[in-house]
Amino acid sequence: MVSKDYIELEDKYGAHNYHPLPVVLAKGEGVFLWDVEGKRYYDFLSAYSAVNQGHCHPKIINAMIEQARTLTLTSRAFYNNRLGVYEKYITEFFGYDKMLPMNSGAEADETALKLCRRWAYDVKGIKENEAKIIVCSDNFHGRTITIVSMSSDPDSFKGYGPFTPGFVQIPYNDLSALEKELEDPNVAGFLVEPIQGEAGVVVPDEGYLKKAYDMCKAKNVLFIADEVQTGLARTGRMLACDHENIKPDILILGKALSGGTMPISAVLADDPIMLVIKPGQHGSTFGGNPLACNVAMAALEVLKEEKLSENAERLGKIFREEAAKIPSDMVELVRGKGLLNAIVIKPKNGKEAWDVCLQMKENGLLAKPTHQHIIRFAPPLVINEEQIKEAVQIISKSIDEVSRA
Ligand code: IF1
Repeated sequence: MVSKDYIELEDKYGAHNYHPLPVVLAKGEGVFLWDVEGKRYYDFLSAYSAVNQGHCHPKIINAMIEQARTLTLTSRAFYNNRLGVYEKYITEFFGYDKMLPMNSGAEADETALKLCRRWAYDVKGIKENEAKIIVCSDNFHGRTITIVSMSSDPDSFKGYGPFTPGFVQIPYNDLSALEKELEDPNVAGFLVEPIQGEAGVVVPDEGYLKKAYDMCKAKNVLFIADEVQTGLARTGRMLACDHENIKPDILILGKALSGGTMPISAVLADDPIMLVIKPGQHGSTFGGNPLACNVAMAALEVLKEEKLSENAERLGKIFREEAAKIPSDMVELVRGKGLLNAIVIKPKNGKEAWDVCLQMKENGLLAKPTHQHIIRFAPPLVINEEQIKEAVQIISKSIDEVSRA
């Protein structure tokens, strides 16, 4: 079978909830992917930052194989010999009292929302069912009905009503809007992405997160950081919040917590927040399974052992410097932090970001637009300087070819 055959299979038998780039991948290793015809590509999406450690990292795969042969799932009806070890490891890794294990990023966001509301009623003393959580417009926190109830993107929420109440939307990077909403005594939390990924790698002003954090603390409101995409070394620090030295009251992790091997997510918080959920009040069949515990510990170890946040910081700067030199009137701007970057494409002769992505595919690099005119560039953090420079050459060549077409 060739690529066309696999695409036809998905079209005929699969839901049409995505519009993928026309490439069929069969193998991944480090920063590279190979399609079914054997063509090699630089992966500049990293499965939306789930493959920070590189595809099929040997240490993570071995941890997976070893545990897969031993015990994969007990459910939380019983204890197992991996979960407590993992909980100790990850809470010491990030400096929290406790961790609640889930599977997808959306489940972790939902868990954070439940923790925040429960804390509002049991600790802050807000009247039951009156808690409000502030979110930012252009956010992305997942695809469940409650999460899309917070969304400002019709593609995310249209046609899925009725929606979950209790969310207040303010503009991102707008402290006065936050200050105004924090006047409401029923506000329990502020849920924010340190950098808005899906919105197009929108980096807030220096100091925004710190000031927002301080404003929340002054009003006894929980600062909840969704680091599903920005966390785990992606932006040049272990957490994007580390750039401003703030410790979120609730930390949400996912994606690269497994190195891209399986769905693993986590919510971290200190006891006064985490212990509001009592036995039987929240859970998940696979949450905290022994296989995920072993994989997550290996995935976190790799981040530290290979100094991936330092690598992301150094190579991200090189990427932005080199990309800013691309001599094309189709490059509007380059922005990002660490190895979470984006190039805003100015359409030309009817050609736009999608056409650039198709051309980059022809030239051996895979990336995808987040919105019509913005291409996100997020390679695995194990990339090296030579590869980053080669990649920018491919991007530049592709933009030039599209602009001449
Ligand atoms: C899709 C976007 C990225 C996330 C943040 C929670 C989640 C995500 C900050 C939910 C997931 C993924 C979902 C995937 C595409 C991708 C994405 F384009 F959708 F928005 F990365 F920007 N918080 N993001 O980025 O985690 O439940 O998916 O494990 O749904 O198309 P999940």
